[in-house]
Amino acid sequence: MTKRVKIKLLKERLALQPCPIGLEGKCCKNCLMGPCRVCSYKVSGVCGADMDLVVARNILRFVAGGASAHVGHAFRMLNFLNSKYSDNYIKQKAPPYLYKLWNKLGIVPKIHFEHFKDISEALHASTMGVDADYVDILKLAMKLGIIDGYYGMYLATELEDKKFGKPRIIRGKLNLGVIKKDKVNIAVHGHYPVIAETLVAECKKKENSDINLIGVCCTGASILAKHGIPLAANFLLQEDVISTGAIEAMVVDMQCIMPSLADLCECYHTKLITTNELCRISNSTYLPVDRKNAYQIAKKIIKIARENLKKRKSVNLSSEVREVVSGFSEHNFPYDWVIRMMRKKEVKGIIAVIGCVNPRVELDSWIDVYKKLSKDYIILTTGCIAFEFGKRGLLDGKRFFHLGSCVNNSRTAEIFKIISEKVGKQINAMEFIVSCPAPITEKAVAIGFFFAAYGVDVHFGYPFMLASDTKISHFLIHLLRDDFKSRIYLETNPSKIFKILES
Ligand code: BF8
Repeated sequence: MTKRVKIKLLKERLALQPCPIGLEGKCCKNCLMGPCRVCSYKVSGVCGADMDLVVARNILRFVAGGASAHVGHAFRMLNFLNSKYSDNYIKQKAPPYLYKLWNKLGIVPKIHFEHFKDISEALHASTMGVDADYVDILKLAMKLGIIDGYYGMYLATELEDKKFGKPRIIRGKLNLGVIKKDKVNIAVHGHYPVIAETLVAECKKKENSDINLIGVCCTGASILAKHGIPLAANFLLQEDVISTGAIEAMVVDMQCIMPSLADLCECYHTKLITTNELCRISNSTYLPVDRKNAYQIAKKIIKIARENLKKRKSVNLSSEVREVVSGFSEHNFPYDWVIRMMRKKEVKGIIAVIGCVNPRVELDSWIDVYKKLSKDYIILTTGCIAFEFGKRGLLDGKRFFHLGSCVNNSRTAEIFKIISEKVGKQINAMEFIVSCPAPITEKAVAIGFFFAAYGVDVHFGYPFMLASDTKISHFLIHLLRDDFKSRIYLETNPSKIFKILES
């Protein structure tokens, strides 16, 4: 396959239209009598599962996928640090009234590492012929949301802060223009930032001043927030990073790494280096990183990249660079100022704009809406959508606060908790909203379920399973209100979001 054909293929992939039945979660693939397309209440699957059950099971499996990714991330950090978490971890972190509620509902894991069993039991419950009560299945999804929050995001963030330091408010650079022609460019991409952090430390050494380390996706957002390392791209632009022809090594850890990178790297001189045992890619160099060898591997990567520079041919560099303010966290957030503004009614509340940048969603109009909303609300942001704010010059540290990667949404939760404690209210009584306009991954959905359990309204902007004309959307909007005082809702029209915020 020639270079041109390969690149054309990559650009054309989006023309594949999503299956509308699968998108709404009405396709049941959980046994071999199917797949069954259960598109209305008039039909059921071969086993008799109706539409509500099929959609609920699919939602649960989606949340389980997301929770397993965040929990897997935190588990690797625990192993890397040879550390343990407390048996009372959730009790120590959660607001006491919430812990009491979750306990009453029986949705808090209690035994050490029980959360792994809970993820596996969610798959068990949703396999053919087990749990046939869609409400019960959705409660399991709420439980996995809590697991995602504490044993995934909280633990990963806390352990990374412990090992690599807390973020500090910092000016940094963002967009493809951070790739430099006169340097050896090494991109670090993924979510588990151990090798990225080791490379940051190595690249500070004088002898490595020829190296330009740049970040991609959440690993990139994390090292931007902690060290001001330039962030070249989010998920959508990861292929464009390689297409510059100026990347000597693309070092990936895990999650949100397009399998297409291997093909693309073959079209250029870029060495694709995988570093995690769970994220292997054919036609890449595998250098597994562990507690003992991280520095050796980082040195090796620098050597490989330097040697590879000789093979670089023509480059197609972008000049687009934005200055951004990053590094906000629960430790340095301007609480008093925000609370004062709230009391004076100059700020109505806080919107956390989180998650991915689904190429099927038209983002500009969403960004315009958040821009307008920022007159009345403080905007916290993480993950790939934060990059979009940065690209448009909005990450100013005044109305828009960049909190880092997706697991750093634990910082969002902590900021919500601290503000509500300071004003003496419960989280659900505050004007806090989580908005995820363009979700892609299971992780984004799991985060939504965490915040709903936390008592925060969660908005999604892409019509997936939650959009179905089933009782599920009723559950997510109305029944969540009874127990959690929150709702999960869908609104795909950016201009309608204002009305919803007022409702
Ligand atoms: O965890 S925002 S596409 S990069 S999943 Fe992935 Fe979505 Fe980007 Fe980070 Ni989060």
